[in-house]
Amino acid sequence: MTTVWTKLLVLSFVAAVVFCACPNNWSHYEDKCFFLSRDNETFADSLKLCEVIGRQYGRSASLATVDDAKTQEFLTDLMIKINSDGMYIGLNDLVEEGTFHWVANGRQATYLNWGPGQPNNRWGNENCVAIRFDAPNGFNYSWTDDPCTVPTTYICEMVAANIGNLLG
Ligand SMILES: [Ca+2]
Repeated sequence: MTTVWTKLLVLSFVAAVVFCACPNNWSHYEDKCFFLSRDNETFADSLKLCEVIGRQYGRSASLATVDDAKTQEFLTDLMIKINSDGMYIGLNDLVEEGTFHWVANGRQATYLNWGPGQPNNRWGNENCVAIRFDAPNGFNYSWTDDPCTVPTTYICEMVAANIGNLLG
């Protein structure tokens, strides 16, 4: 009997873990959890805050990597739900003009979703990338390089919890 109850306990624990791969207010997609901020921050502060928030869950969080159309679509849907017209993602060309890297993994971007005329490095001062909705100017949740110092809402990502993580 005891064994049965132990098994049941373990099973319900596992079930709870499976259904709580992401904390409240985070959205689960594939192997990641995404969080759309309510506050506006510079790019640097956005990245810092993602890291700080991630530590609250004992995980490593960063600004979001958007490296395929499906992820872009998922984030677009989230932005539509909260009526957002702009969010920093983890892409920048701070080190070498025109070469864009993701902050979370250091990789150069391969999937790109630039809006019209972007990236244009306007005034020679735009090195941080945001997803933008601005229909009159042709931005349909497409990307723009912006000045890194302009406070904007932002999207964090962190790895979703799984059973392997917890048992391993
Ligand atoms: Ca731009």
